[in-house]
Amino acid sequence: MLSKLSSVLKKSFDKIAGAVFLDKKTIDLVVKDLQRALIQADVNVHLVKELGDKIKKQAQNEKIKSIEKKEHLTKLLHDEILALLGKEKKEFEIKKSKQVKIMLIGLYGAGKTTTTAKLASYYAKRGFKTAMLGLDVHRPAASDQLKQLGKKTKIQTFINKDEKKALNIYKKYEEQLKEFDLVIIDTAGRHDLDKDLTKEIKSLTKEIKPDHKLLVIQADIGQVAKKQAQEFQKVADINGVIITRMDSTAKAGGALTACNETNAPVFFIGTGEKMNEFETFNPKSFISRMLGLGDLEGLLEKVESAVDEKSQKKLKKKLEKGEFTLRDLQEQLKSIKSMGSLSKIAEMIPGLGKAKIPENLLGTQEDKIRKWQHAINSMTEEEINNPEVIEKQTSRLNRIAKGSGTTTTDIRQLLKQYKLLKEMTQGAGDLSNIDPTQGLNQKQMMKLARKFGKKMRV
Ligand SMILES: Nc1nc2c(ncn2[C@@H]2O[C@H](COP(=O)(O)OP(=O)(O)OP(=O)(O)O)[C@@H](O)[C@H]2O)c(=O)[nH]1
Ligand SMILES: [Mg+2]
Repeated sequence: MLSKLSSVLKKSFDKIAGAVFLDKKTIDLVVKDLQRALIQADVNVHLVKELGDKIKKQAQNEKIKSIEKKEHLTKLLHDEILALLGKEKKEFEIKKSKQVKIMLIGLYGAGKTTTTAKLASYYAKRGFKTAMLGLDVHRPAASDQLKQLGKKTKIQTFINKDEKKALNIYKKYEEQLKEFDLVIIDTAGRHDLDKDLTKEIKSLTKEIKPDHKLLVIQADIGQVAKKQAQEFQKVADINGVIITRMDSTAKAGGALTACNETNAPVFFIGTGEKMNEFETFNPKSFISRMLGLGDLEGLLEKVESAVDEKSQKKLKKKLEKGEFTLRDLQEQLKSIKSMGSLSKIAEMIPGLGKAKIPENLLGTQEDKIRKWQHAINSMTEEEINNPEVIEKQTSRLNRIAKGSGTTTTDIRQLLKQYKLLKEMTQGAGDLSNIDPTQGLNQKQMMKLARKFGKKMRV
């Protein structure tokens, strides 16, 4: 996701933290690179210019002592990018106390049907009794598509292939739908927001009275998202946006920042075709991940839907305390399949940027993961709690390899990976606890600057 922008951002931080003197030339260079990357991500030129001007101005501010300047600029950069993405973002919340209906609307191919199932699955995993209702009567294959997705996600799906009036489908199932906590409604798309689409949305809204109308936009349209969100807000009174295909375009930054300029906040993002490639959009976490600082919140959210509540709480506590055992790694490995690929998870662990781990350790290595699980299963409690003993005694290494049908090399690799993860999770403690209302505090800022500075020296 936004890998180009992310790498330029990281480099900008590196340059500021690593510079001996923060002279005008250095600042100009950093700002230029950053501006170029933002424009490539399709962020509005005026916003990009404003950001550059602010950074340059601050850099020239003689009142700030040069020692503090690095920290100031690091924080400024962080906060300005955050402001572009949505500093004051509203949370999307639904309560279980009364039935909630969410209607997804949008243009052709925006990802409405896929997102209907992703959203339904997201809430079903969080304990909501969820149903999907297919009201796209214009595209012949639409109801089958939703039905298939319903099967895949095990979400009850209400469709009617033969009915040509969307409202009639709703009326047909109105009674049955009452027993659900949450109903996600898929609607038909159009080429543009024309009279027909406006009319259809209005008539459905009048009868169904959805609690939320969310506009689905594909990230590929970049900053045009602003105009689209504003138009839909005007005629359809949408209260938020879901941006899909964040994974498949360089323009995602444009779509995100453009929506931030409207009154329709981005609540969720789609990051792939699979059902679990979907997450709530939190600007704070998003920027953390882009900077390679990890995203504990996002990770925990993923873990939440993959493992049960109890073990999730336990893991959260452990990660916060910087504890991470082989047993935890095994738990992680178990749930990896339902969480997505290893590299995506690694991106979310503080400090565990792709840059520091060879690509071949990431990727989805089903085979290796399977071996590792067998190996951990063949270990004694002592070995799991204190893996150092394995390395010290070859006999243990041989026993585990034999017992689990793996090789000693596999086990050494597992231990190496575990150590790496443990180190990373310990290194990032207080950076993951950034208070969203306060931004970075002095200590975190210093840490950030040091972190990047340190990397420069290596
Ligand atoms: N890579 C990627 N593909 C996605 C994502 N969301 C949806 N898609 C794909 O985009 C295509 C269109 O998605 P649909 O859900 O059918 O879109 P729609 O808005 O319902 O389309 P219409 O009903 O024809 O208007 C499908 O091939 C999806 O698999 C995403 O987050 N990432
Ligand atoms: Mg559809």
